[in-house]
Amino acid sequence: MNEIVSPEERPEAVRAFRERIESAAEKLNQLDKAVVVTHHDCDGLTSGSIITNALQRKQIPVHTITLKQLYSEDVTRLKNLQSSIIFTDFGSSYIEQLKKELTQPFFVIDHHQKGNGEHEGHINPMEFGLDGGTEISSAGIAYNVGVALSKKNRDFAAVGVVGAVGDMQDSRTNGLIGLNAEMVREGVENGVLNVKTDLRLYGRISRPLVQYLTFSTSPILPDLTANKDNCAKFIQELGIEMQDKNGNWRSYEDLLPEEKKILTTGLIMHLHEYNTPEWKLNELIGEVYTLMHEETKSPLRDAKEYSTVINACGRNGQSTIGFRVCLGDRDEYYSRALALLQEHRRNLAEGIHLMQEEGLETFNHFYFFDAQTRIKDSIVGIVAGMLYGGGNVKTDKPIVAFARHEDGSIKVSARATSELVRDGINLGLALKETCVVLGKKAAGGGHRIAAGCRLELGQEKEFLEAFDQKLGEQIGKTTIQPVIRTRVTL
Ligand SMILES: [Mn+2]
Repeated sequence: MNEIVSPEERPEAVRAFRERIESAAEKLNQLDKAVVVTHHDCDGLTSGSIITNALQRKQIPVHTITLKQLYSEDVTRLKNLQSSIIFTDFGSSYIEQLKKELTQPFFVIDHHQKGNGEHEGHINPMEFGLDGGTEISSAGIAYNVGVALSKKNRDFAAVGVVGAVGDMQDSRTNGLIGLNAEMVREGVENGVLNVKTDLRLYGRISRPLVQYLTFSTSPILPDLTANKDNCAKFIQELGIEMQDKNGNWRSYEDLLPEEKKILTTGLIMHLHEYNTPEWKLNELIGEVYTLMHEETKSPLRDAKEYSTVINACGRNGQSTIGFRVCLGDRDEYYSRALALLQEHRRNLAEGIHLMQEEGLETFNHFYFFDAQTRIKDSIVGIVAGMLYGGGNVKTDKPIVAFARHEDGSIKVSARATSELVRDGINLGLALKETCVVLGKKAAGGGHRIAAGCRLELGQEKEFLEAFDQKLGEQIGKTTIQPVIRTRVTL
């Protein structure tokens, strides 16, 4: 895996990337109207909203379309639009097709693995030797395009950081690095962001203390995660009041500085007692980002919580709601987004329960679960990832899960851990190569640690075997082993 190199060490790469951004911004500035076509996840909706907002501020009429995924057929459909098109958070793998089929100008803002074909309006850090997995995601690219359009757009850094965090760009380093860090710096300078090193558990602003500990998955807190009573006892024993004098539940951010210190030390001691490895302990502390213009008690005030709200919308087929929230709605769409967040949490809990009940199948180089229609295609990847968090599944192999798309085709989601990536696993590449083996009916790709693709019904067996082979090759096991499917109970 590439070592993390800061952009300061590669000034030419950053300069070339910025030049591409500047020239694209110049062209965007000339448009008389535009359509933004964006991916429906957090990084997609935030980047799409930044571009939409930036164009609107230039008085350029803009219409936005959100898609679960960009398929070849979509490209063909889009060519009938009478507008220039800006793709956000996907498109890099379709550059050749877009060039062939579209007659109107188009732009692609994407950070996934490189595609084939050269195009002036293609803005992807990977093309310039920057890491699209850690240094900058679509939201960060959109932010930089926005700023290139007008310096007044620096306030977009807040939503930009939500996209980066939503894309887990900070997960390996416990904080944003590279061009993401530069965006944070500009956001702080412009008063829209605050950054500090603190406990990084999810929900520091909007969750009551007990829930804050109970739902912690990164890291898992032994004997505390998923055990509400133990969490309450733990907090009490530290001498921290769970309610304020008016009887309201206190969140982590409501604690006094001394109390925060007591809780943090208490958690570190607790993890030590359970022989938690050092790298897991490190997950506990890191950078947290506060959006200064959001209400003090709102989940939108914390970048990670904000990203969960947006993901909940997209994954429930309600990406417009998330998109409106990113654009600034704090009224009707915002309350609908909060309701979806609740539903999303319920669906996740049910999905995890199902996988734990049924167990996984073991292949040579991955664990496998076929959810069919029982887990939504949009959350099956998260559920698979959370299984690692729950400590139920050994972290020695990636997890692959199947679910069904609405049209009956199969959604493949693969998840790995950072250790597996360190050992040479690259899920995005393995999926892409497997899709080549299967012929062009299946398109796939993604990141080293998380990737997905679509299969036609009937391709399952061929896929599983070919994927097993590709993963084996990545870790140096090139001899073809017969696939032995055994079930592991969790
Ligand atoms: Mn993304």
